[in-house]
Amino acid sequence: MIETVTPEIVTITQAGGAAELSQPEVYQRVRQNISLNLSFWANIGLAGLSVLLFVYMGRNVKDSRSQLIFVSTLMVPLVSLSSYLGLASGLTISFLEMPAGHALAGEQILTMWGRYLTWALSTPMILLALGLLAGSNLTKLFTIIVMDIGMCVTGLAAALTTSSYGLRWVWYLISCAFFAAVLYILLVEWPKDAEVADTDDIFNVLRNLTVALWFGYPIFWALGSEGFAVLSVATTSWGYSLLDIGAKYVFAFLLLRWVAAHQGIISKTATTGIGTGGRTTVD
Ligand code: RET
Repeated sequence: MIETVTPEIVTITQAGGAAELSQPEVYQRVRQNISLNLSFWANIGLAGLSVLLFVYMGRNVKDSRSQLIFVSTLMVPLVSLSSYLGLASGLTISFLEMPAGHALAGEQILTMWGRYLTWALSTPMILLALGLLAGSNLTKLFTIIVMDIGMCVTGLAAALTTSSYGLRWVWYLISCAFFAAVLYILLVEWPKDAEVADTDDIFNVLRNLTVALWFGYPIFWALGSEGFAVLSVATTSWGYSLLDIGAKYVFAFLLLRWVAAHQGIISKTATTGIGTGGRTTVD
């Protein structure tokens, strides 16, 4: 009897349909789903290669501001490696019972909540690197990063809410509102700064890549098993994994290649006050 052997599990289940499977059981389920497992390991391999490549590309970077862009960009595949190991090992995956109203109501759905958690670490690094490239001031940099973290944390809340289907979507909409603030700075504020900093050519390429790919994430969330359940778990996971390849490794490669070749321009774009003895500009 579950009640007598593992009373804590009964409590968890009653409290909102949280995972009943142990970590080894989740791990086994992940391994049985070959496509899902591959979507994790493909990214672990690419993230590992990216780390090595980026360290090599940064070997001659001497300017401190360019080095800061390198370090923050290098964090992206490093976080990714950890994130995907967490998923592949079953550590950051749970089976959650979907509430009434959901297409798979009452079923235990595989939820890759570790993705949302680690996005809160990797996406600020992407934005920090982009902001430094654009010559952003500290206020815009801080604003975009906290809005971005807000987006990831409320996205996590949307995925983990099992009490009410409606409230899952309320969290989703709050996350979209944070996303809108991120987009505003990316599309309206930073292009102007990048023009002044003379980094607008590369900034615009990276901005377009970022905006186009980042839109894919809420779309996959909505279509995947956590939202309308139109796509299978493995397809959703591949969707995120492919978006990650573009939004992280391709993005980082293009950025670092440019920065390594244009350190002189980067060293002149010191408008944030970071590493410049607190020097700031008034817009
Ligand atoms: C969620 C669901 C809720 C609504 C919105 C979302 C946006 C997620 C984004 C993620 C970007 C992730 C990246 C990761 C790289 O490591 C949380 C899916 C708006 C934009 C680029």
